[in-house]
Amino acid sequence: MKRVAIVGSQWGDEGKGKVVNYFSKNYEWIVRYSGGANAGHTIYIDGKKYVNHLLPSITPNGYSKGFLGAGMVIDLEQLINELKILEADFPGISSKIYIDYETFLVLPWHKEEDELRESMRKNPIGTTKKGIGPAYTDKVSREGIKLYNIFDEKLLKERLSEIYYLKNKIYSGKIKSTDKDVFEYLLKVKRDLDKLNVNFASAVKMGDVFRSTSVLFEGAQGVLLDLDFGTYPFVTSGSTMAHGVSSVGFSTFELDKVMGVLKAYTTRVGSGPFPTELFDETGGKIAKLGNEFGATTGRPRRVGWLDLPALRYAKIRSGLNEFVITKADVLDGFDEVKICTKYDVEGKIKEIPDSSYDFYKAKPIYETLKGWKSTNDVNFLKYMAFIEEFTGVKINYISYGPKTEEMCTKN
Ligand code: 2SA
Ligand code: MG
Repeated sequence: MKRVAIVGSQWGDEGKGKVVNYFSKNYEWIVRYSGGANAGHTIYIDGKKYVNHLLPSITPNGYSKGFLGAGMVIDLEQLINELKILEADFPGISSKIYIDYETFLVLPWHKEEDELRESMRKNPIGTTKKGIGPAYTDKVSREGIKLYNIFDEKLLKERLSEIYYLKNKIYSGKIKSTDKDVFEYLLKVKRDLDKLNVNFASAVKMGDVFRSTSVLFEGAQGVLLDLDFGTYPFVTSGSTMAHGVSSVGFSTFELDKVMGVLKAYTTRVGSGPFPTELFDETGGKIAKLGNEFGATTGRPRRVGWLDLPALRYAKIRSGLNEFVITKADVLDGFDEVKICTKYDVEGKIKEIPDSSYDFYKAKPIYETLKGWKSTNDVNFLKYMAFIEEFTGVKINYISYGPKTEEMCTKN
């Protein structure tokens, strides 16, 4: 397989980082194409844990290189911190990282705006407060700063002053970072980046490079958090689906497959509808066994049973061709497990939601299956067969622990 996208099939935190890292050894390029430092992709290298928020989940001592594509919003200070951590263990790693000139930057005022907007919302979204929404908002309202702007100080100053003028008016003087602060900040991060030897690149030129070799596209968050098709407004502001690869100049037709990472149960962090959410002891037990805390914010994640209508919706929305199941080992030892097969949406029984609005009204209808002692157990095979039959998507890989090597093919 030369071009594969790996996306989250639920509300994020399915274990994409680990899965991407597992496959990364077979690819020359690992490309992040959406989201920003809201993502938390955890990988283990030689037994040591690394949590990347912006960096693609490459194997630092492997041959693959990482690309940060224009669909992302990048907090350069955070990127530098991540690179410094990796540089300590893998000197020279920064020279394997490329950033698209067209990428929009998350600036200090975006984080302030994220905080402010959340505090003013009647129903807070539960964002990661990493400035993601405001950075994408500025992109759309044409008040963003792109990476290439930092190479032209005169123009940068002018742009920042114009943007600050607007922000100051819109937020009635509540934004503390001034255009001058942001300008100084950007000069500093540019100096730090230069020291680290990161590459700045153009996807225009990279198009031919990518097309002549193997590329793994690393999605962020999950289909149900997609700006367009997730549980709006409780979504992130980027594209969490495979079609996001267009920001790197690819069409989904050019992908050999789209792999959906699927957690054996469901989690969600932040607000918004979650039909199979558990509020009982069982939920608490799964959360504890699965160590379900946000990799970026440390917030406890909400936990529930596997939701097949949601998975079907994700499959259709993002064109998933194959599943990798993760964290099934967390359910080892449960006598029985529940699995939601249908929704009751205001008296109508649905196997798949008609639109993201149905998630708000859905009451889950469950079937109960026998639990398993370990992921080698026949009951786990039955659980997987059930998922495959209902979704029409084959599960080809099983991840049975957090370490990269704890993964096997299903058959
Ligand atoms: P934002 O910050 O504007 O993108 O938040 C909007 C919603 O998107 C959710 N979101 C996430 N959900 C799961 N995992 C994410 N990454 C971190 C992790 C989250 C963390 O790996 O655990 O540490 O809290 C992620 N990023 C954004 C978010 O919760 C909002 O519901
Ligand atoms: Mg995560």
